[in-house]
Amino acid sequence: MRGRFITFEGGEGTGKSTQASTLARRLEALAVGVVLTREPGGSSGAEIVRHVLLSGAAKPLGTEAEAILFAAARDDHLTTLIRPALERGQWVICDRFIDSTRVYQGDLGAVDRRIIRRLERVVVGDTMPDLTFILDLPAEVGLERARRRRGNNEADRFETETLEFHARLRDAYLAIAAAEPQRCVVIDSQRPKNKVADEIWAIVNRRLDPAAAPVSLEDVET
Ligand code: Z5A
Repeated sequence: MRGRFITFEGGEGTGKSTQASTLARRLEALAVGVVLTREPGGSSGAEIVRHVLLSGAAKPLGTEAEAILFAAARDDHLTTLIRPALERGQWVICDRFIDSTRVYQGDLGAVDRRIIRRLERVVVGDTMPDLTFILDLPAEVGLERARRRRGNNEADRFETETLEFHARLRDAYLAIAAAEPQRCVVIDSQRPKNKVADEIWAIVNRRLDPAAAPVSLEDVET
């Protein structure tokens, strides 16, 4: 039986990594086999492209070229990690996926929507997420959380964008959620971490029934 594919999306500092790893731990406690991963990156080829993108080295090439690089990284990630894991029956939890490209390169980067959708069709095909959590927060709150976590480290390519950019990101994510309610659920992530995690867990149980998933043999003690 194919595993399940869950993605976390949202603007900066909305708690995607925090919630993705909490969900992974809760699933593992039920002996569900889990692969926790992220984009850009998640596989060795894609991690190289991640460095090129987030360092800002590709910025002079323009947003269209960046969209193609994100797609190339995603292709490697899907081929070498995500699809094999799903075929083994594992649950894949991914911190950012296609909606990040739609929003950052499409809506905000002004890459033609048809190019974004064609890249998506070629690279992702039918490996679409079963469920996508869109973590929602006022842009200034998320940026402040991300800034505090970063400390004295340098901001990456997208963290240097303006507050207005980040507010538009939020609207673009909410528009995706409104257009695809079967796949996407908006989560108010201004609440404490455990409250957010409990709501996510309730939705995963209701929609995907992890208790019925095959037990992962790797996790069974001999
Ligand atoms: N990008 C793109 O343009 N196109 C694409 O197709 C893809 C990506 C896939 C990846 O950055 C960048 O690539 C991203 C979009 C672009 N833009 N940027 N920047 P990344 O992987 O380095 O980082 P990120 O995905 O942007 O992560 P993030 O937004 O910085 O953080 P987060 O994962 O959403 O949040 P967190 O790390 O879980 O939490 C941040 C801090 O807040 C941390 O100290 C937590 O302890 C704290 N936190 C979390 N939840 C709470 C609650 N509920 N209350 C209080 N504090 C909290």
